[in-house]
Amino acid sequence: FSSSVLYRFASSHMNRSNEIKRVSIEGNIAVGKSTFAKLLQSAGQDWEVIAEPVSKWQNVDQTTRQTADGAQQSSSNLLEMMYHDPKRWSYTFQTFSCMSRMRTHLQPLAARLLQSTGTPVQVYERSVYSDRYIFALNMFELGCINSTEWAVYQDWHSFLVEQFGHRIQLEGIIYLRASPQTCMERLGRRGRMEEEGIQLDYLEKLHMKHEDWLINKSTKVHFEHLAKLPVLVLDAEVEFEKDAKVQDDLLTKVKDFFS
Ligand code: DGT
Repeated sequence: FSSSVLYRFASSHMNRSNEIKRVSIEGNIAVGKSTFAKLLQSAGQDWEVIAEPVSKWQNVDQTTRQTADGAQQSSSNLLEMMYHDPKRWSYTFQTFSCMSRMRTHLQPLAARLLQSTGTPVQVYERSVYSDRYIFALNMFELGCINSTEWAVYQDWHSFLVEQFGHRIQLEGIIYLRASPQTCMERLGRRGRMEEEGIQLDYLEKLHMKHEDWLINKSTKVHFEHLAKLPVLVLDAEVEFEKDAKVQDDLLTKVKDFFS
């Protein structure tokens, strides 16, 4: 590349990056965030969905080890380790999940959106905020993260979020809201191996954390801008995966909200 081409690319990229709208989809485990995110992606040319990096947590170091029968098995499934022994692994899990979420928030805009005429929107499945105010807080309250770990987590979390500031600033939050019972049923249907031991009680706790943060506004948040973020609450109790009419209604609400 000549330097002028590079300069033009970099400046157009920076311009677009400055005007990106960032939105996170929040909601309980198995509520349907990924399905909804795909729906958004297909509905708007200017929308880019960045998936939650679950597969990274399932295979942290990418190495393989040999089992007794000679088969290759991937090692370091941190998601499984966390569910299997939450006291030992929750803090480690939250450091890794938060770092991977931070990376998704900082991801440059997809090339196809650089030339788009509208304002590009990046959509994340969850955020560094749900990492802290839903999961890490819940694990602390359950005694799976001790008070020292919680203090350390909050300290680096605040520091990172403040340092990256406007580069990860959200425009708003979409809250997919469904009862813990419905989420439990969807979780059973998808049958993710690591989640086999999840009880309704755990989903109820996570549900209350979402309600406190996004509806009751009773969660004490450290970041001023976060308390003021607009929240679009969508009813995810209805099965929207295969119902075109329900999908249309939901998409209209999203478009109205962010226009
Ligand atoms: P979806 O598309 O609504 O069905 O969402 P899922 O269930 O694919 O994605 P999600 O975000 O609920 O998380 C995938 C798994 O990882 C699930 O078992 C919950 C767990 N998980 C996600 N984030 C955290 C976290 O920050 N801490 C802990 N302890 N677990 C987490």
